[in-house]
Amino acid sequence: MIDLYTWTTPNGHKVSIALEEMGLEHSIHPVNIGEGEQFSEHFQSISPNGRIPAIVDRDTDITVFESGAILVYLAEKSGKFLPESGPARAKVMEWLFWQMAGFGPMLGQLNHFVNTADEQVPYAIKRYSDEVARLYDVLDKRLDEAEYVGGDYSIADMSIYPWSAVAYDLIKGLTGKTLANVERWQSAIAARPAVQKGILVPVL
Ligand SMILES: N[C@@H](CCC(=O)N[C@@H](CS)C(=O)NCC(=O)O)C(=O)O
Repeated sequence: MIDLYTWTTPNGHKVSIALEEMGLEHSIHPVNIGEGEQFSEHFQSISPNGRIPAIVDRDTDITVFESGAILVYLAEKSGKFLPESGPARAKVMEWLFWQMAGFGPMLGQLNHFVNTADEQVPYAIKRYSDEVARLYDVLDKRLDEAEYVGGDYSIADMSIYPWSAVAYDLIKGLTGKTLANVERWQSAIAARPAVQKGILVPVL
């Protein structure tokens, strides 16, 4: 049994989708980050960085924070969506880390400067929209040569999709560009029953 501490955001959805895809028994614990619940002593004993998502595996008493580490942990526990070794595993890992180090953080900053910053900062908006547009182009190019980023559907797709889907219209509006391979990949993932369920978590 996995306890998932999460909220209604792309980083949380990576893990709620993975739990559904892997068929792992789990229970959801909403952490309202708008109300500051991520700063509670209890949550920070599980997630010392004070960010969702985090899990507690009640079968082993292992706690894991950081969505990438959680996805690898769950893939290894279930034996699904991450090849055990060799080039196929390396391919999934490189796209998983690409999301963790680039795509997610840059989209987070762009979203902040476009939608929530107290003041409009044109330099920041240009800097992050240029970088996000570049990253979407990298993704589109990869999806021109492969059906899913790692080849087969994997935890790498589960990590990229929630951010990609949520920001695609914003970046399309800013660049005026349509990315056919990204759209094809997003539609295929959106059609998966586990994704349709996981993306609605937590139900409030
Ligand atoms: N690198 C982290 C990022 C997690 C993250 O930024 N979570 C956000 C929600 S999407 C959060 O908990 N924010 C709370 C805050 O900023 O105080 C991961 O991939 O798990």
